[in-house]
Amino acid sequence: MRLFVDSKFVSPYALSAFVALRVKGLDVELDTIDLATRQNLDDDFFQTSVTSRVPTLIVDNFSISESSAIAEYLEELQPTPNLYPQNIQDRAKARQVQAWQEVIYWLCVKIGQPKLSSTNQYPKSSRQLEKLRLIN
Ligand SMILES: N[C@@H](CCC(=O)N[C@@H](CS)C(=O)NCC(=O)O)C(=O)O
Repeated sequence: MRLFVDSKFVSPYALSAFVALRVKGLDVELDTIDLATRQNLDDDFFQTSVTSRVPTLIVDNFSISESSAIAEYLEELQPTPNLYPQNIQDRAKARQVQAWQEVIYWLCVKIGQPKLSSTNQYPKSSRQLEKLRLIN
């Protein structure tokens, strides 16, 4: 198995795919893509990943992108240990966090750099992050 991640190791999506592989105890080789130089748009990776984004997982001749699709694929490929909770409602909540992570990521970027966000967005973002703390 090969997992394409960003060369600076900052992508939360790539990290979540890496964690899923570690939880499953699967051997993986990491390949890095330099997003700063748009290496993800080079022909090789463009042909490999339908989204041209990291993370992308390669298993033999099979390639899958999108962190949640990778996690669900790994869960079905090797069911134990579980990645997702057994309880149906807990599992729905876990998928909710996964789907929301894109928003959370950008909220964190905005809060980390408040000048990028307008003043009326900032309090709303903080309140949403408060909600995130309640999820645990
Ligand atoms: N929804 C995707 C998001 C993946 C994503 O946005 N990856 C970024 C790095 S954090 C990327 O590869 N960006 C390159 C681009 O969009 O050109 C997932 O969950 O995997």
